[in-house]
Amino acid sequence: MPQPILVAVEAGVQTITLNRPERLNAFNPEMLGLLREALARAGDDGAVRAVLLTGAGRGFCAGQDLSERDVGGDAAIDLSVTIESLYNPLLRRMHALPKPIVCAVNGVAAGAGANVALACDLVLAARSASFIQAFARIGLVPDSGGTWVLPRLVGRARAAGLALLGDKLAAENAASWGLIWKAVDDDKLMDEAGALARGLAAGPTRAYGLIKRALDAAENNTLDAQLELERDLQRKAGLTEDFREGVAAFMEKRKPNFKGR
Ligand code: LHQ
Repeated sequence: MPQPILVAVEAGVQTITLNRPERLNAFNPEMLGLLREALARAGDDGAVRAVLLTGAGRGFCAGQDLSERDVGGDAAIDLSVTIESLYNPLLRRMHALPKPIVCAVNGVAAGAGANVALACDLVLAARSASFIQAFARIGLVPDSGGTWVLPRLVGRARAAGLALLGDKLAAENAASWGLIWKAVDDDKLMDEAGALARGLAAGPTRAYGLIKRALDAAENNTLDAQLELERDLQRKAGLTEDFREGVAAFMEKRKPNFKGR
């Protein structure tokens, strides 16, 4: 049986490839569990300083595998069990990971697949890729953080359009709307995403983790609370070796050699 996700570590980057191409990498429970475990290892392993998430084949991820027993079928099913046990822990782990996650969206990202992509810190998409909030098409509500992230990224009006209509949003539009970092030519996607991830893996990892925390907290904080948080996080950043190296390198007019400490 082929592995539903592939994991490789090189040059400080843990690359995770969703690998069920015959189903456009739709998620099943095993795959979600393995993805969560891979992210846990990325968090624990000091040699990993950035994660790159992508999909095998022509799609990125078509969301939940709708042919799975615990989702499809005739009987009424309590989907909250799947959400609580599989998706929410994954999304929480992605946000809590104190290392940057780059997403290379190589093709269609639908349903939970779209929202897992949007939970990454820097999202690049191939020009031929698209994002679909497919949920309402099958009578569901966007999950995997979709209703949280969409209005924050693109505003209520566009979030409502995406969620209610479930239309395909092309990568270029996603970029111009501010939903993702950028759209790139299909044949450049993996080179660009790889270079970005390797660059981050050579960066001040601790500061990156603190930046993620600050941006997440900003979603709900008052200005006062955020100023206090910035003070506390800057204290932590200022105590890192990488900060001392960054300043030394600036003064000596050379490239910094960050160690992630
Ligand atoms: C699929 C899927 C798929 C199985 C393509 N499942 N096979 C959370 C928790 C609990 C419950 C439910 O949901 C959730 C969260 C969610 O993610 S809900 C949203 C689930 N996803 C969708 O509704 C998207 C369904 N897929 C599509 O709309 C299309 O496949 C898209 C627009 C993604 C791509 O369209 P095409 O490029 O035309 O490809 P295709 O439809 O021909 O798909 C290729 C194959 O992949 C095909 O199999 P086949 O054997 O006919 O070649 C599809 O059946 C299969 N596939 N998505 N989610």
